[in-house]
Order: sequence, then structure tokens, then C-alpha cells
Amino acid sequence: MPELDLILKGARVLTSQSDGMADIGISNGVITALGSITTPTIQTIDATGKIITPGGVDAHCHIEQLSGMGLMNADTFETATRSAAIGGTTTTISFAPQSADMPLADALKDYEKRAARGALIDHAFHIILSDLDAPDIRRDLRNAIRAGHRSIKVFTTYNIQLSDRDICDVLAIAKEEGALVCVHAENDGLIGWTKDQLLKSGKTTPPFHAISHPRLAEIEAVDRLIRFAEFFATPVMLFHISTREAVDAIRSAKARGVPVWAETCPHYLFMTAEVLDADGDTGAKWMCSPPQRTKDDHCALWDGLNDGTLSLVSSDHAPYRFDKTGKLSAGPGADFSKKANGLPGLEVRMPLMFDAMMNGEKLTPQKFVELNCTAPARLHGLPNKGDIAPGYDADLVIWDSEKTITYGANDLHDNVGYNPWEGYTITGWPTHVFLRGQEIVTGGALQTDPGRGRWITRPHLGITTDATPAREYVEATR
Ligand code: DUC
Ligand code: ZN
Ligand code: ZN
Repeated sequence: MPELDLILKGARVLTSQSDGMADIGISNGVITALGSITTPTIQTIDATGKIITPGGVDAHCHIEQLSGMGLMNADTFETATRSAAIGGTTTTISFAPQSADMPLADALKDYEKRAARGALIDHAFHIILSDLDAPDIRRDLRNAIRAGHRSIKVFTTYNIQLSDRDICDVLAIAKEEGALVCVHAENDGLIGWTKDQLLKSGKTTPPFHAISHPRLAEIEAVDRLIRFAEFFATPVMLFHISTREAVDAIRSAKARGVPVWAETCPHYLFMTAEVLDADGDTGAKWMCSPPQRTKDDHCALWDGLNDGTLSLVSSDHAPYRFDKTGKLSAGPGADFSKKANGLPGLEVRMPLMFDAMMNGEKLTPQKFVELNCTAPARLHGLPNKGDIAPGYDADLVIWDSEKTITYGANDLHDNVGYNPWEGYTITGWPTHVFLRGQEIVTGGALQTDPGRGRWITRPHLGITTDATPAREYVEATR
């Protein structure tokens, strides 16, 4: 009687800690053996000459969600996660926003159900909080965290911002209950004022979107949230960092023991604000907030990833079609403030990072795994995800490290209809993808069905920090 269901044989296996030749033994969807394996098995796949990494964990993507402007994403759980799977991602954390129409628990159940029907890969949700005056919201938040939703997103801008006072309440509850607070950190006043001046003087095209999100807006809000993390001595995850100054602020906060973590995204590592200069409305395809910045910021972001100032890379997949359902919903030629923000990224994140980190000058293969798989799983509390070791889910990607492709105009498997990375050439391709031991992508083709993904309950976050909360407060409330 075979003891294993599957052995992946003879590949170079990369983890965040190691790089060597090994066989991977899988039983009941879990990795049970690693090394030279001779145990009887039902199936063997020869992966000689290939590289195997953990499946990607994308800890920041928007799926079936309304934008701040009230526009629905182009992707359903089915279309977003098929695109993710084909790009080598096996776990997503997308968003379940608080709703004015239903209690938080019902809003979460609604998202769980939609994902249970559509998702092809495993998934969890960040709770978005936008109204702390809603009835019973603090009690409901505690219950949601205890039910396994261990992360919360708040905004400091985007029409759904919380006041500083309310962010304090969220941080205090998160600390008590063991949840992670993630923040879209840009100063709303600076953005609003700059935007109004630009529009008043007729500067309405997509390039002015970047100017309307001054780098100081990110820097101010990042500095502020760092102080909040310091005061409460509870971790804050700063989403989509784009500027050198924010990287510097996070680095010095970490050096003095503040529990602050941060991510960046491929479009901040590889694109500059010049992408918005494309003719007329076309630049809107690349519009996102914060906007892409400069080559100097690229260097600072890579340095931050290298020295641990930035912990991980996410896609911030925010899919809108380039038509009246999405980017052009306010009509052709509408000013930049009326164009949806965001670009698709679920399918390209892993290949772009693989190419940069395995073939280029950037960091190391271990860092590729750490930033794109292991750290997102560890910091967001996803049990048994993001690494290759006995006991971990057999979420794995076989890479053909020789295969070179150039992205085309519309070759992604989401529902967006354009590829913002058109013309980029990359080497290294995810040919086979496994979710809990099941082959879901073979030779780039999908082999699974909607609804195969599972919701991941996060029993506890395992946050450990040496920081202590503001001393005056602790003494006064003792
Ligand atoms: N920025 C975000 O913060 N989320 C979605 C899209 C975007 O551009
Ligand atoms: Zn954001
Ligand atoms: Zn986002």
C-alpha cells in the first residue's frame, strides 16, 4: 500500500531558508517528507531541471469589491483566482468591507459564501472598517476577530477614512483580541487640497493624478501611523509603500523597536509615474493610489526589501476594465479624480518577482520566497502556508526557469481586458501549480474548478513584540 500520494522528484527546491536538490513527498494534501524519498507512492512527477517554490501568498488584493467611488471590481472570485493560480499564487487575502446594510458578521459571511462558490484557491479576508459610528461595530469587530478574521484594514483617505481617534479604538481592540491593523496611509487633506488646485487650473489628465498624491501625503501618514504603533505597542502593517522617505521612516522606527511592518507592490518597484503620460485617457490604465514614483524610489524600495525594512510584496490587484464599467465610467475625457484607481496584478506578481530576483541583480532566491510566500503567510497568520516543510500544505509551484515570455496586450486570465505589463519580457514561468497536493495548473492551463478554494480561519496571529505601550498611559490606567 503506497504511503504517499505524490512525489515531486529531483527539483531544485527553494524555501526562505534553503536552496538545494530534494524530492517532496505529499500525502493528503500536506508535505510529509523532504529529501531523498524512496517511500512507495501513487504518483511521481519528474521535476528534474526545474525549480520548486511554495505557492505565492498575495496578502493584498481586491476581489468583488466596491471602490471608494462606488464602482464594482471587474473580477469575481472565479476570474481573480484563476488568474492568480495561473501566475503561481495559491492563497489570497482580499477584503470584506463593513456594509451600511448589514451587520459585520453578515457582511463577512456574504464574502465567505461568494468565495466558497467561486474561488479556485485558498483565501482569507481583511475586514475593512469605514464607520465606527455604526451600531455595535466595536462588539461585532471583536466577535469577527474571534471567529478567525485576524486582520483589519483602515484608511486615512479615499472617502472611507477613519478619524485618528477611531483608528486608536481599532488599534486598542486589535491589540486586545490579537489582530493586525493594516493601513492605507496617505494624508487626506494634502491630497484633497492639491487635487482641487490642479482641477481649478484645468490640469485634469491622468499624469496629474500622480501630482495630486504628493509624496509628502504618504510620508506624513506613515510617520503618524508609526507613532500610533509606538503608542499602542501593537503592530501596524503599512500597505503599498511607494517613497524613499517612507522607507527611511519605517527603517528608523524599526531600529528603535516600533512594531511596524510594511509591504510594497511590483508597480512601485518597476514602473515610474511616466506610465501615466500615455495618450489621453490611456494613462488611466496605470492609475493607482499611491501613484508610481521615480527610479530613485525603486532603489530605496529594493534596499528596504533587502534589509527587512519592507517585509513583503503584494499585488494590490484592483481590477477595472478600460471601458464604461471601469476606468471610463465618468465618460471619456473625465478628469483624473473621476477615474477608478487600481491595476490588475494577481497573475503577474510572482513571475515579475521571480524574473527580477532569480535572473537579475536583485536580492537572492531565498528572499524571493520570503517576500512573496513565507512572510505574507507568517505576518498575516495563515497556518501552514507559504513554505516547504513537513506539515505545510502542499501549495507548490514548478518553475521553468528557462522560459522567456513577453507580456501581450490582453493575455491575462482575469476579467480586466488589458495587461498593464504589456511589452515586459520576463524569464521564468510557473508551469505547474499545486494546491494542497492537487495539480491545479498544468503547462500553464487550468485544471480545477471554482469552489475548490477553502477559507482559511486564522485562530491566532502569534504576534510577538518587545515593544511596551506608552508608559504614561500604562501607569495612569494601572
Ligand atoms: N489603491 C488602493 O489602495 N487600493 C486599490 C487600488 C489603488 O489604487
Ligand atoms: Zn490602499
Ligand atoms: Zn489596495
